[in-house]
Amino acid sequence: MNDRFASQIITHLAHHGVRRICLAPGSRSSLLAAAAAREPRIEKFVHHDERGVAFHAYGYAKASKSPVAILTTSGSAIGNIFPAVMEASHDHVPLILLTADRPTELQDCMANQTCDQVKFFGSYVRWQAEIPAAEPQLSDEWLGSTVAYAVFRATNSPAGPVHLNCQFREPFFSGKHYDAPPFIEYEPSYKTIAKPILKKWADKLSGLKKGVIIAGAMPFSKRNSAIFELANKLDWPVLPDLMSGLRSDASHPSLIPYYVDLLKTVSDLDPDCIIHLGDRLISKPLLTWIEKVNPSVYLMVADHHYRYDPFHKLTHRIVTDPHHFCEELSPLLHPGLSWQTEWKALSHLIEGHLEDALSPFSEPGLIRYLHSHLPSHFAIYFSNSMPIRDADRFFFPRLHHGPIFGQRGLSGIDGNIGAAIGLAEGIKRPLVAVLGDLAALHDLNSLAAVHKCTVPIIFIVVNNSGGGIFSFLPLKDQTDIFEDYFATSHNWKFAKAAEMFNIPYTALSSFEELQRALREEKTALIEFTSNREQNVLDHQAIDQKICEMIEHFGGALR
Ligand SMILES: Cc1ncc(C[n+]2csc(CCOP(=O)(O)OP(=O)(O)O)c2C)c(N)n1
Repeated sequence: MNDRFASQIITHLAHHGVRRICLAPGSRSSLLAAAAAREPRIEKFVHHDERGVAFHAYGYAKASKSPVAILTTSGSAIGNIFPAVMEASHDHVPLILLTADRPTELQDCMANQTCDQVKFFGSYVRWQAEIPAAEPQLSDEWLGSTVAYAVFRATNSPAGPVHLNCQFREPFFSGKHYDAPPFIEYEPSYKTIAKPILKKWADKLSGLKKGVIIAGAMPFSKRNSAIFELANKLDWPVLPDLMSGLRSDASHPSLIPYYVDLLKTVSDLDPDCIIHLGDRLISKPLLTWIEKVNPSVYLMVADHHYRYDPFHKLTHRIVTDPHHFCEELSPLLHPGLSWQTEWKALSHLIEGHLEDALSPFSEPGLIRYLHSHLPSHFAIYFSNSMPIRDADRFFFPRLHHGPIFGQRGLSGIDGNIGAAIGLAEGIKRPLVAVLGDLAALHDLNSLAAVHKCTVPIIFIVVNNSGGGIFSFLPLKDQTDIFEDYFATSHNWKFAKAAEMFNIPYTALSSFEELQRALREEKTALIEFTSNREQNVLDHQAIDQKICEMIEHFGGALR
């Protein structure tokens, strides 16, 4: 019966499109692991640390856009997947959490490795169910329907993790194999917008001159032209967040690449209307701007019903796929004449002066180097903190068509190596992962898994001996406590870590070495040593030069 349950759960997962299962070893979970090992339709990823396993699964599911299962044994093992579950929940990434558990008679009586796993992930899962220990009254149809529904809830908007807590009673193995017939099929569907509502919006928007389209985090899509078509029709600028997926179309005329610096330096760009497509935004200056301006219409379009409105400024919300919204709306619009040209001219001006403003061998200089030199077939991942912020500002490569990844559901500096490995494997492209030193230290364990990756990953660790971001905050003036409590300064170097995990290592002394590594396309760890105080000065110098330049030339463009 145990074998039958385990093998049917795995067979149903495979039938409903789960192509990868990520697991750490354990005994209570062994039946599910064995069934997975013998299921040829599912790839396996095995690593000793559940936290890294779960972040790997998150990365793989995000990049491959398909559901991934995570399998853990009982006890604290399941707690270790919590951070990745939180991230996946906030980033709408489909994960099926299979946690093995003791049967009812061993609950709440101090049996070994047993704790309360029921509803363990609280509101971070889209759905959860108990799979009791196998018994004859529990039918195959019930089990098949439960697994099918779990995958449906994980993948259907709002996508995210689901939890199946699976009890197993000893003895475990009978050695028999069981096949499960497919039981129920869920057809893909998404929400459409009624024609009268579209017409209302077409009329409303056609009359507005000063509109802006803000593109937040969206899954990589081949339908980006729909967004540009809408922007063209309206003649509105498009501000593309690093996670919008629009930067692979960087040469599109309606894109405003340098909107972060533009909004920091030009004060009177108040819009009548904002259309916010997709999810979260990285840029602090953009968020500050949204908080400050008062458009009469602020519409958000995202395919889930969650509230994304940190400033409580939305005036309208449409729940549908943003690409679908643009495709349906564009034909109904009358071509407008708006202020896109002005935004473009200002952004172009910033771009023209950026190289002069950047000091070359610096943290922003590294991002800019990748902007110019990253081969077009590479994917790239930026860890949270300064790498992703600098990239949002300076990484706008014209010839880069690989996806740009980050981990912005909850912006954690945890699991960043595991996620990067999962992303590379899920997208099946070589990947550069730019990591802060604390982010790298946090997930050093995951380096052990890099050799399981079938594509090369070049880790660039920006080592500024602690949390560089804190030097930009007012708390840097608390000099008696700053280094120990916030920067958490250290003197670690990554050479020995690379050696331990058998990864070729370079301490970067020039960007030519980086270029060589990019050309060689082999897994490597490259350490770029930086300095936190100098990094603040480098950023201040860029701000000041762009500000002076806008003051000098900006007026003539408006
Ligand atoms: C799991 C987690 N813990 C703590 C934080 C708070 N935090 C944000 S940035 C940061 C420092 C990151 O340092 P590092 O990775 O070296 O990047 P740098 O700031 O130097 O760019 C910390 C601790 C977080 N985002 N996630």
